[in-house]
Amino acid sequence: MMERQLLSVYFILGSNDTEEDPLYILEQALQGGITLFQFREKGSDALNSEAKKQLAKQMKKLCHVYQVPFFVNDDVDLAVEIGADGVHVGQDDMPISEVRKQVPKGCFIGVSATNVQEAVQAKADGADYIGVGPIYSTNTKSDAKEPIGTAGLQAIREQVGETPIVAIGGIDLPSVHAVMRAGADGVSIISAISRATNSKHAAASFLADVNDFHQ
Ligand code: 3NM
Repeated sequence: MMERQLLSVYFILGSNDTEEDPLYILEQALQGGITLFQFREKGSDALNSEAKKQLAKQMKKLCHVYQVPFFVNDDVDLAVEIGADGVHVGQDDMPISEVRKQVPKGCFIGVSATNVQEAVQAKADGADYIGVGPIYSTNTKSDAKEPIGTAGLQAIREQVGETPIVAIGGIDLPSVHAVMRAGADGVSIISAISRATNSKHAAASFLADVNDFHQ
């Protein structure tokens, strides 16, 4: 398992999630206080092979300047090659047992779940944390499932005990407290930070709201 505080403000970004230089947006988010970063390169014009690797390496370096863990979405080979701190896989990706064999000891593994069954299975398989969603509707993920709401999140929390959970999907500042109350340890965000007028300010506001919940 991982320290649940690392999940507080879990920012995800790929080159298609912003009109700006992704490295600039990432640095703004880091300055604002994100607690974990995941590189998720998706879309028809997503970078691949060498360009993807180069961007990932630069992102990892930047994260480590700010002492923030760097995770890779789906691409286990890339995560291993560049020494990511963690890898996040979906239900349709490689099974956890297989991922575990490929990554070095100490590399965190996160798994997506949209219902109790998937979440309970992820826990049984030894996921370090579970990404639960989509909580609300989102335009960012084209193949997102039906939103499960905070009630769906709460049902999952009740079945997985202490397993760290980060909530994802359509989360904005006004929804942070509701999501935390339903049992999340933190919020995972793309557009509300990547497309904010001021990404640094947005990240800082999410952190303040999550910390405020714990007061
Ligand atoms: N995964 P935004 S929803 C990457 O439900 C991702 O598993 C989801 O982006 C899931 O914060 C989602 O802009 C998109 O809604 C999150």
